[in-house]
Amino acid sequence: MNTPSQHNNFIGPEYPNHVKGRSIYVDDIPVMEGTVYIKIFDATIAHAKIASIDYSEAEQIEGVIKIFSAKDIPGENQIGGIVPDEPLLADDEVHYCGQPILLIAAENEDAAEDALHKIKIEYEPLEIITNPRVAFAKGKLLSPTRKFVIGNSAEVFKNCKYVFEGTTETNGQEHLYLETQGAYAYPTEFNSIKIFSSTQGPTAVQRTAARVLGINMNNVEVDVTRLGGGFGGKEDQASTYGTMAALVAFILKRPAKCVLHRMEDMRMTGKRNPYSSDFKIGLDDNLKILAYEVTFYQNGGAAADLSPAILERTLFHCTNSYFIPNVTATANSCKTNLPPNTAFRGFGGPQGMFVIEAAIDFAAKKIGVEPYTIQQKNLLQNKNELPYGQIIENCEAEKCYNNVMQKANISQLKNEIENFNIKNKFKKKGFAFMPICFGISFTHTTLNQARALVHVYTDGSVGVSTGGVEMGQGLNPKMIQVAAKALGISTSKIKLETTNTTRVANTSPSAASSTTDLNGHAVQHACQQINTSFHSFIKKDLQLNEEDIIEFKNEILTVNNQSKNISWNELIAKAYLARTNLSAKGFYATPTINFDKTKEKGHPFSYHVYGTALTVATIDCLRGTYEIDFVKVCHDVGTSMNEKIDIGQLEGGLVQGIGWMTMEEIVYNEQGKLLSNALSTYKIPDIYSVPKKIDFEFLDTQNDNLAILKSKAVGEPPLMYGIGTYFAIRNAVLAFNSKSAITYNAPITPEKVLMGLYNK
Ligand code: MTE
Ligand code: LUZ
Ligand code: MOS
Repeated sequence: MNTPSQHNNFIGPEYPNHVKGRSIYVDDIPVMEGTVYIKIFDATIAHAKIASIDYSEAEQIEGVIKIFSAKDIPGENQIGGIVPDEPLLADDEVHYCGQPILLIAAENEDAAEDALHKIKIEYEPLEIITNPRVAFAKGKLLSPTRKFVIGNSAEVFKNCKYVFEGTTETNGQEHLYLETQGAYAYPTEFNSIKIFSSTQGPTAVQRTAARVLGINMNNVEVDVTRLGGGFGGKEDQASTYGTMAALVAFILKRPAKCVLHRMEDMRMTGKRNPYSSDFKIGLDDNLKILAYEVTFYQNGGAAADLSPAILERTLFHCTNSYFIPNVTATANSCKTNLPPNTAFRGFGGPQGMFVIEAAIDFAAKKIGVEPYTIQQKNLLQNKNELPYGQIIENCEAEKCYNNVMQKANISQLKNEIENFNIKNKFKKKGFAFMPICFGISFTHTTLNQARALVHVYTDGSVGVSTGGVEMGQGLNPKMIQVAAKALGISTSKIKLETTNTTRVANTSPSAASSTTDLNGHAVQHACQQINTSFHSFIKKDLQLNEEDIIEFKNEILTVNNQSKNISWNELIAKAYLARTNLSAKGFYATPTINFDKTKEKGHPFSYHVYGTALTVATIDCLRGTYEIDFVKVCHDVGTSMNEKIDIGQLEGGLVQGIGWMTMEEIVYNEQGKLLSNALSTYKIPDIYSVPKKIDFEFLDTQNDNLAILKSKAVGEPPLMYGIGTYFAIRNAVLAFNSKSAITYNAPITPEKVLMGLYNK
């Protein structure tokens, strides 16, 4: 009952509530008497000086309570996390369309909305830059350029049989979480504030609100029940809305609510960072990649946000799942007049991996071999050194790759596809393999710490609080499983509490696929301490020996593996009467990891996650449309503690990656205005566009690793399988028009397919 495998399909109490619409999100919190509604007045020009602003008429509208400008901020007008370069409310200049300038606080949303239209603003336009390469040429960087070097690529290129150069582009991606950004705050005693926030980073909201209000962090309490999705979009940017609600509540001494409408959310928030990149790849006679040079131009938007950290993860993943002995990788975070771009599942990793895959594909086509031949010859092996110095251990790259190759029967599949393409004039098929290798841990070593608080109540029921946030990834069920196993009780006895900064302080954001590992270990640590005090009470009470081994199996006490016919509930009640500590705080800091930024070397990841996807796609050569026949994956889960949740993450991640690579197209015009600003103009995959068949195989391994219960992180890695779909579709285009001048520019929308089919 308590082993992980027996809980393999445990989903916890949340999902039935989701389906029935009973789960509570920020906008579902019962409204408090006197609640103030907040609307944001935002910039309509991407770069300008604010020449004048007049909101006197707007303030006269019935129901409008107060309009807040930067001057009303009691503390610092600063929300930048890594770099202090972003005001909460624009002061004298605006740097992107959608930048907040004023907050309208009103008795109801309608009054606030009316007020928006009565505000008079005049701008003096400044130069608008939307292209990262243009920004780079003008020296506009958000953070210093970073460079990872191993070996000597320049020297080795001279000895390569083949050397190819090219350019790639990947576009951004809208998070499109179901629940938009939002927060609800109210003033509490002692000049304090409580914020209900839809955030992945409760402590980030707390820290930012304290800074802007000019109060201590202990005067700010942040509470998170769950998110209707985050995908990275609420790692940093939720702090903006949490702070806005806090500011209005703090000044007006009334509850205040700020929940964005979909179009506001799309217009105001940052997205996945687009990248423009140059590569140079060198191979020998045997198709071994000897040298690789890559330069990344990251489109950071108007403020640093998390872009410097994202840039770093791009460098960490620039060689994907391959061993390349000579690498020079350079990365620039470029400042443009777009909303500050931010974390998105994969966090720069996918952007880096796309470039090496394009380089391999390009080389394969020039040499006249299949890309998989090059991929397969260069897969990582144990003891290989990565460009950042970490040595590969417990490598599963080949196992996953070969598994998919064999199961798919590649030579037969290739024949079938070739025959299909010969027989069909206006339908073509293409395929591609996509291996992945993703590093688990925050690359900023400090963030790899977590805390948990566990209480056992006198009736034997258990409450668990962690610093992790449930956003749909299945954190809560997994935390319950960890506690149930550690204490030896049923999952039904355990309740997972909200994430609250007064119960668990100094939380790292729920991100980097590390939430479950970090907080799971903290829960384990707390449970171990409770076991220590509880078990020593039992030994005294039952006059057992110090060496006797106490365990609970199905909530029944066993001593040295012998059942004693006394229940957990009975013993907990007795332990309380005897004044035993039944609560504990757990702590975990990932061991062995380190990274030295001055040398750009170290061992930043607790482990890597591997896998390979094979994608087959069919295009319609008259329409440019496509279908994905199937995606077949072998994925390294370690030893899955919850197969249902892991499958959910794998399928969701894959489809989100396919969306990024194919149909999701963010379009800004040259004036920095978002054109794809609604669900009518921004399309994400639906039931009709997902692959007709998805087949996941777990590479179950028993290797010792630092994952919780050996169940490896699964949140972000599967997104990168979607890159395979890009190449499968592109290969189908080339099957129709082998002379196509189609570039390595993602997403590969039907429009781009059509142009690729008929260009020369
Ligand atoms: N799954 C759902 N349903 N909703 C989400 O918002 N976020 C992803 C991933 N899976 C997300 C999700 C991202 S960006 C991360 S980093 C991980 O979940 C975070 O959870 P973990 O650290 O527990 O894997
Ligand atoms: N966030 C972060 C992340 O701050 N550091 C990371 O390394 C990271 N990686 C993935 C996603 N979010
Ligand atoms: Mo995920 S991009 O680490 O929130």
